[in-house]
Amino acid sequence: MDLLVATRNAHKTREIRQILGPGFAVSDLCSHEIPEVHESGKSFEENATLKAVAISKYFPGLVVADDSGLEVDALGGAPGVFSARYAGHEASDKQNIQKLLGALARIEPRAKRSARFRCVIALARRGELLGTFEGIVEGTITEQARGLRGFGYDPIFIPCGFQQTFAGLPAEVKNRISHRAKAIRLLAANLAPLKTRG
Ligand code: ITT
Repeated sequence: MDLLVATRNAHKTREIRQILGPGFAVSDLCSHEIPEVHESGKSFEENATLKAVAISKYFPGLVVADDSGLEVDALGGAPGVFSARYAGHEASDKQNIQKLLGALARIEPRAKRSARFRCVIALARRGELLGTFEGIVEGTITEQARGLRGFGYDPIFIPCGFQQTFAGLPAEVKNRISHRAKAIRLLAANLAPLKTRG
């Protein structure tokens, strides 16, 4: 089954490909000249919907968009929908992580470090939204970055029930328990009927 992922984030595409497995031919926007979609929504669901619906007007077939990010309780849910640009529009993962650890350290030395990754996947076809699917993984924020795998905030997030950060755990483990894995599994369950309807 062909699926276009409305993203320019190659890390997301790689994870979605691994989570879906060999039954899906997954491509993304990295090789397409398509105008940027302005992520003006206040929630992951709004932004995922904006991306999926806008991009599905340019391509035939099924389009999915992933909007995701980290919510830190002691920061009132920040960086949330601003996760990619927390330290500025061109910020690197390292700069975003530094800003977040700095903000947590300033609150109080023993601030509550609970957090969650949230992912909403929106599915659209020919400009029409077909559904949204959400996945959440709870965890805690470390004091320092640990591990070299993954992307984004992976080096500072330890999922509940584990000792290592997402950047320290093997990709197969992250892709089994992550926010994205949960959302994609819900999506996959809803794709089967569409496959037969074409
Ligand atoms: P697209 O909009 O092109 O899909 P993006 O990276 O800008 O790419 P988002 O607006 O959804 O995507 O921002 C997601 C950010 O949240 C991402 O850049 C990371 O900083 C963070 N994030 C999301 N999922 C993550 C994960 O699995 N591990 C680490 N960080 C993650």
